[in-house]
Amino acid sequence: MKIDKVGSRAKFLTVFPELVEETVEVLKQYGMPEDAIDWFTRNLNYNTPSGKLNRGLSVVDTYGILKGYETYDDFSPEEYKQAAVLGWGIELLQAYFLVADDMMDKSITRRGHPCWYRVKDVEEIAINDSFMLEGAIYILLKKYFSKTNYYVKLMDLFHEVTFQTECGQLLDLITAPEDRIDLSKFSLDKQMFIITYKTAFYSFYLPVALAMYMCGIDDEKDLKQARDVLIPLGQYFQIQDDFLDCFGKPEDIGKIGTDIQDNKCSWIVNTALNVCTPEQRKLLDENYGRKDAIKEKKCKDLFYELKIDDLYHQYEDNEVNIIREKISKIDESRGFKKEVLTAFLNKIYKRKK
Ligand code: GPP
Ligand code: MG
Ligand code: MG
Ligand code: MG
Repeated sequence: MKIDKVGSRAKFLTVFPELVEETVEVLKQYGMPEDAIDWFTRNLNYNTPSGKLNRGLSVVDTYGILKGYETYDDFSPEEYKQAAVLGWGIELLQAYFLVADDMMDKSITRRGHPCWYRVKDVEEIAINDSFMLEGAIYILLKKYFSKTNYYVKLMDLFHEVTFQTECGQLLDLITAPEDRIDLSKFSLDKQMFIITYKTAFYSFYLPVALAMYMCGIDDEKDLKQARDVLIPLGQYFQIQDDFLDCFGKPEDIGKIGTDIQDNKCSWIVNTALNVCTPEQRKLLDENYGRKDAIKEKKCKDLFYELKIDDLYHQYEDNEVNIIREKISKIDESRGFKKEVLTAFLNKIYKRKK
């Protein structure tokens, strides 16, 4: 299937307002007052459609590839809508995670705008708003899939992946205590575990598995084949995110990096710890993880001095070769296709945002 990035995004976006209306309809049925309905509508619109939409679009694209479609015109309108609902389900899950993550990470901007909890009069209400974004997923799944024979599978997968992500987030947070900075607790193994759970399952395995269920491909052998490539792809994606947090430009990534001040067990600091001298280590011990822009700058300067960006590019070339090798070994005999995975890799390879 030919993937036309611009066209696919525009088409996918046209579905969203209908889904907002259908979700808000539930509140109307409850007899909720107008201001609550307006609040929920604003929450959905502010936090859901403003990102790259890669995860959501991947559901639609994967479905099209698995069906052997050439273009989006090959989808029946009902089929496109259903695949798009699953895609928007992931985007709602992502919105739920990000609204909460930005509070936990004390972030300033997201997708080029203030984080939701920093919008006037929102503040702690953002906690409840994040829960309601999650609730919207299940309103839509019920409406569009409760009559299918794979409804329970979809729900179970959303729940399982949500819990895995929460486990990853827990580890991300407790490995980064604000008051006890101890870099000897960090390692690349620990970092790998964190990113597998906090990012790879929901961002990479989930979109493909949802599309596979919708196509009726649910043999564990095929789900495992997909997972065995998608998890490394997701790990690579989060290592890119760690790289961009420090070396990316806020105007490209739409957010201001917080990992150094937040004492995060990121790929960057772990790689630096592996190559630094004892004096450089002392500098990191004294400056990493402090809520202080000057100390943050000292760490960043050291990362440049250690050429962590070059090491990252070496890691990237090597990892992408390993992933391509894994893709070449996929067995397509039961209907799963390599193209699903190469399409994913091409979307994120050398990304700058
Ligand atoms: C990305 O971490 C991970 C998530 C957004 C999952 C959050 C999970 C919850 C259960 C809330 P990150 O903090 O590096 O992302 P970003 O750099 O975009 O803030
Ligand atoms: Mg975080
Ligand atoms: Mg964050
Ligand atoms: Mg990050």
